[in-house]
Amino acid sequence: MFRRVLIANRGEIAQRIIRACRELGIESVAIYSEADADSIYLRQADDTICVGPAPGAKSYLNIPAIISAAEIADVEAIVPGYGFLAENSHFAEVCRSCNIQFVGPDPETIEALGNKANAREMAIRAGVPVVPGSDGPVEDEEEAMRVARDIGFPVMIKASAGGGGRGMRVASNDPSLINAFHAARSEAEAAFNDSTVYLEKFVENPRHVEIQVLGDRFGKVVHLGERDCSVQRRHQKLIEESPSPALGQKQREAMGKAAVAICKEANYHNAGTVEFLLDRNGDFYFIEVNARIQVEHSVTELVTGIDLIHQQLLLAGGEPLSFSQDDIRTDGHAIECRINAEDPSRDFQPSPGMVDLFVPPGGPGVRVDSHCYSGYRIPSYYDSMIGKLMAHRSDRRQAIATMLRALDEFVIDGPKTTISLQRRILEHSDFRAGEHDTGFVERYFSSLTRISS
Ligand code: MV4
Repeated sequence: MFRRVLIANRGEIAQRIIRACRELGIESVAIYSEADADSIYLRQADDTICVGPAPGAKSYLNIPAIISAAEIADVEAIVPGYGFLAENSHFAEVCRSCNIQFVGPDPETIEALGNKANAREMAIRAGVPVVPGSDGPVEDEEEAMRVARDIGFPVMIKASAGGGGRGMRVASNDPSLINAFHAARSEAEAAFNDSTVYLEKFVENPRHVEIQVLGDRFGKVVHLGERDCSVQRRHQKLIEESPSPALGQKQREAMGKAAVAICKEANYHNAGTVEFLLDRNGDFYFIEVNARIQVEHSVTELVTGIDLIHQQLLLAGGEPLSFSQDDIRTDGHAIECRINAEDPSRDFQPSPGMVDLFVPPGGPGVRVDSHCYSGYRIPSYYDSMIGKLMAHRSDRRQAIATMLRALDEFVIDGPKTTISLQRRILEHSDFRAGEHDTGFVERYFSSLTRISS
């Protein structure tokens, strides 16, 4: 196993990785920007190195600075967490050429899956259901028209280099398709320097269900069940849970098998997530693979009892998976609320600044992963997540009750937060019935996303 690793991240996930390192007897080196010099995770790491000024591009995304820090700190591996450089195949390649183990999939796998049209083709090769659509990229508007007429409107035009909701357009007829095609292309060119797009049938108000996977270097891949992330707004997840209230046992097993098949096709190593859309009929379709650990990984940790950060480190160190699919059991129900320093009544405008008082909830069935403390100043340079609040109980009803109790208990004085909105969602009859889809937040809480009069 590694003796010493560098964590190329900040905040909650840096702290989460430091904890896992300590438990495995691995020394951790934390990096920080000038804006994060007062972060608590720096006290928990074995060593710290400043990698640059506040803007992410000059610090947490600064590859030369991070590689230099890794060389100076004499680490054997770099743990990227989520965001920043986590899915940057170039960074993974630089790590390899410097003889530093990147804790994630191989650069070739990150590259192959980062191209969504290519990932779709891999899914088809693996025999996994995809949304009806184009065979690979669509070159011009004539081809777009042919595909759209073949599969039927409405269709979605997606940037191959996109993902997570960026670079997507919906078209309902021929004229709007021409507009959407060119708009998607130029948006993709501007955002990703790659104008490649592909077409899919538009699935209206789907549920968003994803499968956690782990793969070792010996070709073994297992899945750890699903997370339902249908409670989101503009592609920002607000609440995640496992198991999904929308999935039956047969579908769950089929989705898990599909996720494993794609990962085998992609030669996937380490922790990853395979995203699916689930429609009203209960049919599911592959959409993309996230080649990293995700924010909501902890929901899966609670129901499976498997520490995913431990697994990432062990697998990157070349260990074989120590368990098989049949050894994985799930227990009870877990829900996570992402607590963001944002004002839901002001279009989720970030609310950084001083946290005067921070008193996290506790007690039975509660877990809080947060880097925040009383007197911490939330910098305005990074995402606005203050922490993750989780409830784990024997069933969904009890998990909701515990989450509501914990949200009430949570004291965060200073910034505006998403807590009040999350409480209202958990109290909503559609959510309680497990009948919500990805349109739920925008439909019922749109009044909260505008400046109230
Ligand atoms: C779709 C879709 C419907 N039809 N693809 C969003 C993020 C990215 N991972 C893919 N996403 C979607 N792809 C087809 N063919 C719906 C989504 C989607 C979504 C779309 C609009 C509003 C919220 C959404 C939440 C999850 C997924």
